[in-house]
Amino acid sequence: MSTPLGIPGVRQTEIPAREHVKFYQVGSYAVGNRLAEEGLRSVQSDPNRWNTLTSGHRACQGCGEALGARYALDSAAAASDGDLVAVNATGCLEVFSTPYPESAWTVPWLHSLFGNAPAVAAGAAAGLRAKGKSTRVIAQGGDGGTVDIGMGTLSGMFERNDDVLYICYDNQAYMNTGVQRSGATPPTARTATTQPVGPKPGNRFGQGKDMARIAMAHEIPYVATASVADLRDLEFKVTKAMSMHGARYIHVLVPCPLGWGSASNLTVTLARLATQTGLFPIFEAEGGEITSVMKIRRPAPVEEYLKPQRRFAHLFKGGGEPEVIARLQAIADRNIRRYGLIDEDQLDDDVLARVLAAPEDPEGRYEAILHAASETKQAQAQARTRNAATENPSDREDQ
Ligand SMILES: Cc1ncc(C[n+]2csc(CCOP(=O)(O)OP(=O)(O)O)c2C)c(N)n1
Ligand code: SF4
Repeated sequence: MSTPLGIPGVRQTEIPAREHVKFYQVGSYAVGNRLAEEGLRSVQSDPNRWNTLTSGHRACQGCGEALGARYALDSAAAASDGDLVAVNATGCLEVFSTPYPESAWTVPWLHSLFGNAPAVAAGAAAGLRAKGKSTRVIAQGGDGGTVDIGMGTLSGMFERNDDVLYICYDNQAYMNTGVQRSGATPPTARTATTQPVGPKPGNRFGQGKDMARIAMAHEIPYVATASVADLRDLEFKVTKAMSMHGARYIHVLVPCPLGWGSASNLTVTLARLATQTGLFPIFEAEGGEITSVMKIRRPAPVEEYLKPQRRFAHLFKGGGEPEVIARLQAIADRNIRRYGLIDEDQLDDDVLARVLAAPEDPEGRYEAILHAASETKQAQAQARTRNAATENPSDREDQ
């Protein structure tokens, strides 16, 4: 369907299923903010906007990944005037958007394997460049595809500084295959593979990967985190990333009602609480240095974020697990301190004291390493004693 608006300067394209959108909501920073100055208006407020991910896909109600992907790719399409190709790792986004032989995408789109989207995208970018084309390349995937199985190819893409914008939609587990734990699953969360049983229920403390910081360590041109709670911020960051070349990485928090056990109308609220607690810091970094952080406007205790999610229900059963919750709060407090998420003079004295006192190792990583090391040392000492006893039978205790 074409949209011959006949307005000078307004793009006309032949994108299928592209609709002229009628907005009813004006005057707020919601989608249809046509009262703001033109330069400040959201990508979505353009009545002739790019509907890169159209209706008809099969995401669950309230799916954060569908929302994030749509805003991200619409912004990327707007920034490149639609001259882009998206490579998609296997995962929910790929499955719900492309049930063969249909596709909900209106931009050129390739499905890669679960673990090689960065390599496929790097190859596409190199091929396009060799052909003298200026088509931009995006790669995208879930947290499993990104921080676990695809991490090697992603690190290679970063190291070579390939001209690709990689977007990770982090719903904190392998949702597509039935909610298994990933390297981005938070401590204590229940998944199909981290059941809330035993003395330490749910996912363990001290494991997992902070992919945005790993990306920063590669000193690539641009790294940012974002969430579906602030879609204007997401649009801004994708647009900015598209204005740059080289390897770029955006990590977007996208709540998943099915995997998180949350109401579908709480997706944006939970994404906001993840940020307002400090559990999911939002920042930008260029060349490995932090260049901006989104300050917390209303600090919230972690319980407020955890309680509406069934994956954390075991933390509140019976008398609750105050020590475990305090440990999660310490992770949030460390982020607040590490990224300067709240100005000190804005913090109540008791909260400031708590933030400043947050341990450097709230997840117990180093503690666990030391414990493992001492166990190894013990085992080695025992083995040495056994070997010595075998070599000198006269030393054996039973003689
Ligand atoms: C090599 C390989 N192993 C396992 C799978 C099965 N598989 C497909 S998608 C997926 C999980 C995807 O999780 P994630 O990347 O977090 O995306 P989400 O579905 O959560 O959006 C798995 C395990 C596969 N396709 N290929
Ligand atoms: S399982 Fe989660 S990520 Fe997948 S479509 Fe449903 S809400 Fe979206």
